[in-house]
Amino acid sequence: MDLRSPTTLLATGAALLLAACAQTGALPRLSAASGTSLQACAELATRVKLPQTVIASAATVPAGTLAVAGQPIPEHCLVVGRMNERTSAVDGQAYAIGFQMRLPRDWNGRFYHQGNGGLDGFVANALGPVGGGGELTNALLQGFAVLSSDAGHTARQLPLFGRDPQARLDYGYAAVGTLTPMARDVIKAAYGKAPDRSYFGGCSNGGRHAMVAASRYAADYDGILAGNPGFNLPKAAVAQLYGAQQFATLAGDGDLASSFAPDERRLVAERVRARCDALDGLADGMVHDTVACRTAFNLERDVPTCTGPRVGTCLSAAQKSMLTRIFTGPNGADGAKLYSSFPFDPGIAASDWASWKFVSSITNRDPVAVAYVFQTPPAAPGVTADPRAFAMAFDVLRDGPKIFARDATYTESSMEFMTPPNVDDFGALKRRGAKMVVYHGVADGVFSSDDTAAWYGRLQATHGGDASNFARLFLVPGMNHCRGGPSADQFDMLTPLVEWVERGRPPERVVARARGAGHPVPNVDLPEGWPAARTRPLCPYPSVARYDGSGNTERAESFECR
Ligand SMILES: [Ca+2]
Repeated sequence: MDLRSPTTLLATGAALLLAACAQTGALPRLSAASGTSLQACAELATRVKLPQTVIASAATVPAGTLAVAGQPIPEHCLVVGRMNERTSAVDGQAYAIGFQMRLPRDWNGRFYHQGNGGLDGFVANALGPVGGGGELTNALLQGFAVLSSDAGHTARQLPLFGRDPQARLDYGYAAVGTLTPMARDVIKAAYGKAPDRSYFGGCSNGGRHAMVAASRYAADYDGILAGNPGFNLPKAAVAQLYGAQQFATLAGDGDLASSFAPDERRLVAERVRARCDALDGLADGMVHDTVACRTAFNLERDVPTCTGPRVGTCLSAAQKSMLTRIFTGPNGADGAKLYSSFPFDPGIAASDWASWKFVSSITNRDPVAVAYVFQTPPAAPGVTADPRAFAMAFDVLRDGPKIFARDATYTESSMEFMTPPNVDDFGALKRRGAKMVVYHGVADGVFSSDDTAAWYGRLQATHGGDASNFARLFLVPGMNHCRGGPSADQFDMLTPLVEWVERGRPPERVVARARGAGHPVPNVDLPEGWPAARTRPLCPYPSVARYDGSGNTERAESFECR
């Protein structure tokens, strides 16, 4: 080794810096991004020559063509293309990874990879959601170059794409790995330099994408924003089928919602509030202290048991038993809990919760996802004709293990391709100075915030009892799946994440706003009487937003994260 060479000196300097960081326990700080202006748009269609990539079009989108909460999105460049065009040996169909990029004229030097929801299969507008419902801003408006993709299959190929092994892997993680270097090259061609900093964000399956990227592509992303993450998606989908079967014990072949009717859901929500609302210091309809509520509320004790017919002011013994099985969650073939418990939260009275529990679990959502994408081998075509029958016939002990199975054709199980490897660690991300912000609505009907809180506990344990120097979790009381519910669900988690990554200022609290009457995008789930201007702090778990005892009860400033 030549000690005089600049490369060696640099390497030695970096090693000394890393050693110093290790000594003090500090993590490396990533430098801030710097912006510039768009240099090319239409020319990108011919100028960008990348392997396995077709740029179908590149064109200027005038200001105001798109808007967010009435604010016009400024002029930007829309690049549309596809990668890895191929024909499947399994089903003979043509597959590709379709994508779009939206490149702002005034660029902030950052790349935002947008993860989309559900089973993917469509290229959502690359706007870059920043968290919660009724957004007033997005990453594109903030000057990020944003990428969105269909994760390797089209809407027409839903849900049978899961019978193609490569399409499974693309949906799980491989499309992200393929798209990332392409997006960096397009940005370089458009602005004259590659992005200084890269972010990955999304909610639901998009939150899963974000966490998978944080594990598999830790070197590529500096900031991870994972909302209501389905990081155990195959397990959650199986738990959905199990839940449908429990509801059917009372609903029979009828509407599953009849087993737990709207007035009964409101009754349980009201009893949860009676026990838990004031635990955070203020009876305001919001249960911030979800951990204390777990022991404070007891379904058996706190909800009256019907002595006669169900009239909406009681639950039958059979209903209580059914709900206990669902909120506890099923065990798997190994005798351990297959997925997770769910917390009782007032948000279970909201329509989104009901939609996941009573509709998605028996229609062309959870059953077909399990049948074609998550189980190995996949089911034969035909499940879409009667997904409810598939859900009812699914035996958790007999069929559940298929989400861990692989064979000669499907060489990775769905728990392998869908979930982040080393999910309790993320050490590679941490060591290079990248940061992760996770949020989760407590009244999510499909992905349990208990699962996410338990994961965060294990992450803390991996990192000596404290992971808050690189990963923070924010529970959102009352919020359903990514938005809605009796909650303050309007918040921007991306701006605090950038502050943390690039300026070393970790988010101590994030202010969320309720969308009451008079709000531009009102939330229909809010109880009457909630002002549009109600704000609450979202707090890094396990701290809880507690009322200070004297301030304005509608304002976040009157709450402390303790
Ligand atoms: Ca409260």
